[in-house]
Amino acid sequence: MAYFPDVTKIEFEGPSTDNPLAFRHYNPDEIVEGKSMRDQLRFSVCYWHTFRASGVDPFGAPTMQRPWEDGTDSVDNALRRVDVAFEFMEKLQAPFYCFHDRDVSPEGSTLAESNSNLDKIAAKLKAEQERTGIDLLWGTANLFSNPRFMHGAATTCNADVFAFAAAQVKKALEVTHELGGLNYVFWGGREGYHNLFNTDMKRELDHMARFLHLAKDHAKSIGFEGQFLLEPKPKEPTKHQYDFDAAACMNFIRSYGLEDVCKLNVETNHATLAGHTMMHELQYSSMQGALGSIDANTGDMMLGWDTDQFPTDIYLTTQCMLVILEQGGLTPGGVNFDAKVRRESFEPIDLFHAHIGGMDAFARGLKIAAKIRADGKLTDIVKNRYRSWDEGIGAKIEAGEVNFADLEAYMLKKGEAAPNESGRQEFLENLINDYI
Ligand code: XLS
Ligand code: NI
Ligand code: NI
Repeated sequence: MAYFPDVTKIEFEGPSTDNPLAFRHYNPDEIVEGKSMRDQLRFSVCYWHTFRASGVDPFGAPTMQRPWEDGTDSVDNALRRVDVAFEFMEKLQAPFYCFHDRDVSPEGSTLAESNSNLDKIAAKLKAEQERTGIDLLWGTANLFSNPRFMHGAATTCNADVFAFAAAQVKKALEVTHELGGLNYVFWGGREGYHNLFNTDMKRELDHMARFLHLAKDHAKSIGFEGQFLLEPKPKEPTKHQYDFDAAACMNFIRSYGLEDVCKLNVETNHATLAGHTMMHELQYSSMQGALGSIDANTGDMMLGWDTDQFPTDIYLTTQCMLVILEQGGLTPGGVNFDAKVRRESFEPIDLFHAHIGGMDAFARGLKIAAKIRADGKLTDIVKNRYRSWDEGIGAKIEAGEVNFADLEAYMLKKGEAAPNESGRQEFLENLINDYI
């Protein structure tokens, strides 16, 4: 049975096609910087937005037309959804997908029942992965939707809730492992606080670290070698999320001895909520050796919350791909569309338009970034800007060969610093536009 009967496999047809159900730029086998676009971009479809979003918002009821849904939260409905998901991903030529435990399978009335539901769905996910060759980029656990997590999961004031969350992550790790998942993500759903008058911040952060160490120990005991990824986000749902941005995450990781275990999954809309550009967050993570994967979406500057829209801005995707190419790719991570169609885009076909657009936008970003890099002008200009550090006093400072007294003596003799040069920002902005 086909759930998208009007759609055949989405193929590359090139920029001149007028077929909305074709790629204009994403050509999976085309080689860019020595690798196929498929391997450079490692696209992933996210289960929660694409197959579970109902279109509900704080002001209105669900809007999505999903003819395959029977309106129940049953295992049967969840099993049918697996067919829908794999038909969609196969037609889209997406090599990867991601899920939370509770997206793919219904929560039962006890933990045991939830686990057994998840086992039934996981068996089908595994069969579909084998049938299609689509792999699991990452798994994760939903530790924020159920009311028990109202005060947080690893950072809750209620030790029983911590235990519940631990049990849930134990199971999610096991299922991720069973499905050959390449990474495991921790987005700190409600790990944060609203008011310090009722919060022991130090104790909560210690607990979060304890939780991750326990997760690491369990991953080791079951032989799961996937990469752990923390996902920074500054706010929503809490006012102060502990994983505010890449820098806050790195500080946490280092403070608690998790540097061998955790890298980051960086999301565009979370970067902008933190007052950063995505490129800043990527560059910061990458220079720390911690850029593991990305959640590719975009926010809306006019709205200011986590709207999780599909990325269509070529400037943004170019910036992303500049950093990603510079670090030699994202493997074992990928480009996961943590994005949802608007509630007004309620037809199943809108899911295809959205993903095709995101994939084409990243394909263009990849090609433009590769062109910028091949040309080398940008790199040369930056290198030249710092040339005073390559020899003389700069080289000595970098090598740790001089102290303050030496620097004073150097300047007393010289009298004045060498004149500054223009930063050429506008020239460089124009240069980037030339490649686009
Ligand atoms: C929410 C997060 C979430 C994570 C997975 O804002 O982006 O979707 O990616 O838990
Ligand atoms: Ni995300
Ligand atoms: Ni998000």
